Amino acid sequence: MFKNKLGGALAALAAAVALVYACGGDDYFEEYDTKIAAGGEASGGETAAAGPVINVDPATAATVRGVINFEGDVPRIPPVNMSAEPDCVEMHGGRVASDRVVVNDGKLQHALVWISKGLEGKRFPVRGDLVTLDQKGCIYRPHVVAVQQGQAINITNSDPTTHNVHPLPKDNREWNKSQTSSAPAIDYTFPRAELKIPVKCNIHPWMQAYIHVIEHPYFSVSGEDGSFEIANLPPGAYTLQAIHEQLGEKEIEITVGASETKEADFLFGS
Ligand SMILES: [Cu+2]
Repeated sequence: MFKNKLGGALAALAAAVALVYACGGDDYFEEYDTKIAAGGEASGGETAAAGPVINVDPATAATVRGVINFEGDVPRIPPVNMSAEPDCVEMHGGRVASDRVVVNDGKLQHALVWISKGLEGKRFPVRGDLVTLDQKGCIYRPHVVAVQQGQAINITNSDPTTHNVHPLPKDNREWNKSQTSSAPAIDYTFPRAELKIPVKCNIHPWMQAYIHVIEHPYFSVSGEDGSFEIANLPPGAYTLQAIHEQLGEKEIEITVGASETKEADFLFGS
């Protein structure tokens, strides 16, 4: 009886400690993220595939590249209104165009292109390129970034003002962090694959970016000229998907042979 009571008291104490710990900030969340990455708390999001890491033979690797075209009327989006924050207005010479739909000479920027089907269950090395999301002129730059699951995003503040970085994922953990102009970069790795994670700033409501976290390394974001390129791809049959958060999704079926380079252009429009 005494033992049972003691056991119950210990369990209650452990629960209380766990609760305090759960509310306790970064350490808890880091542990939680690590658990998710290992597949321990998966519930809906994509976790890293199991099995051996596939190192693609450069001698047979294929490439898919192309351009995102846009035809029709470009949606009219009002310029960014920064009047609530004179410090931000001062950083610009005048009107600040919205970056939600950017079309240059009929080419669409900021579209994610990725292999959406054909690589299921396959595991690849994590990309080593530096992916930076900067805050400059009270705008997120670039407007869209993509990283591989397990690859860090380097979030920097180039402004003389403070920002509050606030991603709003559905399958990963939501967090927000203030970053002063002199603060070091925030390196953050989303443990689960998830498309279209909006990022806002709690101080400047007009600031918006999107982060795509992809379970494999085969993705690209279209540049100012609408171009994209996905290299080092194992030969095979794939679905190539383009996603723009305002304009929707398009798909192209492709088959690439050993060492082949294939062109695949997308067309968006109104
Ligand atoms: Cu801000």
